[in-house]
Order: sequence, then structure tokens, then C-alpha cells
Amino acid sequence: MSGRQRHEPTVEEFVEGIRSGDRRLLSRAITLVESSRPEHEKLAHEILDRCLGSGGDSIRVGVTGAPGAGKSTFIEALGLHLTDAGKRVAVLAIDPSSSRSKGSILGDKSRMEQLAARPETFIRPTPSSGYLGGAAPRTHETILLCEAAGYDIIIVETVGVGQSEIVVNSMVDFILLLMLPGSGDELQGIKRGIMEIADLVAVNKADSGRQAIAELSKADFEAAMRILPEKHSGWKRKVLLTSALEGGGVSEVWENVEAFAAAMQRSGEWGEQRREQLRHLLHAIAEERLKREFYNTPQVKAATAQVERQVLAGKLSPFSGALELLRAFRRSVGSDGSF
Ligand SMILES: Nc1nc2c(ncn2[C@@H]2O[C@H](COP(=O)(O)OP(=O)(O)OP(=O)(O)O)[C@@H](O)[C@H]2O)c(=O)[nH]1
Ligand SMILES: [Mg+2]
Repeated sequence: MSGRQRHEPTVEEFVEGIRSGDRRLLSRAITLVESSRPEHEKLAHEILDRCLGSGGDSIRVGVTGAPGAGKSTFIEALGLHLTDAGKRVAVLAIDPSSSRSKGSILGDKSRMEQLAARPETFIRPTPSSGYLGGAAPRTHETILLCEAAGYDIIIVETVGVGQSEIVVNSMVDFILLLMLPGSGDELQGIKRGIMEIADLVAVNKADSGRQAIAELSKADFEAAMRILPEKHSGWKRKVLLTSALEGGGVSEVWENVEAFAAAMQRSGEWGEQRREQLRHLLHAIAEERLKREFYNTPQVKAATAQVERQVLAGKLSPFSGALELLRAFRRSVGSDGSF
């Protein structure tokens, strides 16, 4: 390493640092995990391999809901509640609503300043734009790193308007959906499917003085939940009232999470869901790598322009064109390319 460059820690240094709770090294490791530069990827994989299997006792909670529902404010209140109880808490955010100015998690209201000031917390906002090399968010891998760093509770914030809440469902144990009081019938712009993946609904902004309207919404959401298919057998999904601003309902939410964890551990579904999530991650990574390798193969690259031209000119069907590219790929890996 030259003196001019920043010292790049070795895999050993990374792993030791992460395990001993060095937030700066954890942060740098996450940056490597999010990078798509080959040398970063290699290092990230070595670090991840060494950090596996640390999450046995952790609880991973996804918090989703419409933009402005109060997710960040709620997470801060919950995080303070948990750290008061001696827990170490990591907060990750994927796909914040980047279109609405630089608001979202990076905005003034949502920096979680009080929580961030506590040494037993780790907060990692990950804007959906601006990834190094355009890599997809690697939240699942980031969760694994946070667990290796000894965080007991991992909270993932995601806006419930796109695909991100479905993605988050493949990596957390429990999903809390935050709703606003007053407009139960139109579901506040969130997708209906999101109700199906929620393990608990909280009607937020149920501040003192606004309880009556919140109670009405609660009844609406309870009715909506009743007609949904169950997510986990043996778990009855509730609707609670919270005020992230005043702290109301925060401890009830956590009691619900713990009751869920206990019930799922009793039934064996807890471990089953985690194993299913690992299977999902395995295939997601394999597919991503295969796709990248496919399009980066010189033979495929060379064939692409020609095949595209023929398809666009109507001389070749997209199906035959795709097979043409596959043949090129197969030839590149030593097969004769025939099917
Ligand atoms: N009155 C009241 N306001 C709240 C409550 N919770 C959050 N807010 C306010 O609602 C606004 C949005 O809160 P955020 O926590 O940033 O909401 P969010 O869901 O994280 O928003 P995005 O990340 O941008 O989608 C802020 O002005 C908060 O102060 C609450 O319980 N009561
Ligand atoms: Mg937020």
C-alpha cells in the first residue's frame, strides 16, 4: 500500500473490527458490499463469508408505509425504547422516496438524531440513487454484517409504494405497516398487497386529542385485515394505535413483536422463514451474477448488436434472437452452442 492511498484494511482487520463493534469499519464493509467494482466485490465476499452465522438471536423488523406516515420518527422512538432496555439497534433504510426532494430519510425530520447519538446504535441510510456502479441495494448482506457486529435488533425502513417492501419481506422476520388515521378506505396510496405481508398494522399519528378519528381508522383496518389470507398460521395480526411523536403505543408494538417471535419460535416457523430467506438470497445472487456474466461475455457482446438489429427489423423473432445470444454464450463456455 502506498502512503498516498487510504489504508485498505485486510479481511482480518475488517472481520475483527466488525465483530468488536467498530462502527466505522462496519460502515466501510457495507460500502464494499454495495459496490460493484470487482476488487470490492471480492473483498466483500470474503468478509461476508467470515461473518456468517452470527444472527441466531437477532430480530429483524421491517417498517413500511406510505411516504410521510412517520416511519423514521417511529423507528427513532422504538430505537430509543430498545436501547433504554439495553439492546443494540441497527437501522437500515432502502429505497427512501428519493423523488420527493432530498426529504425521506436524509431529510431534517428523519435523521434520527437522538438515536444516532447513542453509541449502541448504528444507522445507515441508503438512498436508492447514487449506488456505486449502480448496484442494487444489498440490504440482506448488510443485515448479516450488522448481526456479526452484535446488533440485537435490525430495523429496515422502506416506503410501501413500490417493490421494496416485497424485497424487504424476503429478509426480515416481522413487518410493521404504518398507516395514517382518517382514510382507511382508499388505503392511502399504498399497494393492497402490502397489507398481506404485514404482521402488525399501526395507525400512527394517533396523538392525544386525535384518538377518536384514529379509533375509526383502526376499526376500518381491522375489517380489511380480517378478509386477507393469513400470513403465518397461529399468528393473529392486530391493529394498534401509535403516536411516534409522543411515544404512544411504542412499547405495545414491541411487545407484539416479541409475542410474534415467541410464537414463531415455538412453531418452528421462525427458523423455517430464515432458511427460506437464505435460499432466496442464494438464488438472487446466482441469477444476478449469471446475468452479468452473460452480458459481459465477449461473444455475447459481439453478437448483441447484430441480433438486436435483426429483431428490430422484424427479420428475427425475439425468441430466436434470444436463443442466438444463448448460443454465443454457450460457445464461450466451451459448449458447441447447439441445443
Ligand atoms: N403529529 C404527529 N406527527 C408525526 C408523527 N410521526 C411522525 N410525524 C411527522 O410526520 C412527518 C413525516 O415523518 P417521517 O418520520 O419523516 O415519515 P416517514 O414515513 O419516515 O417519511 P418518508 O421516509 O419520507 O417516507 C414529520 O414531520 C414527523 O414529525 C406522530 O405520531 N404524530
Ligand atoms: Mg423516513
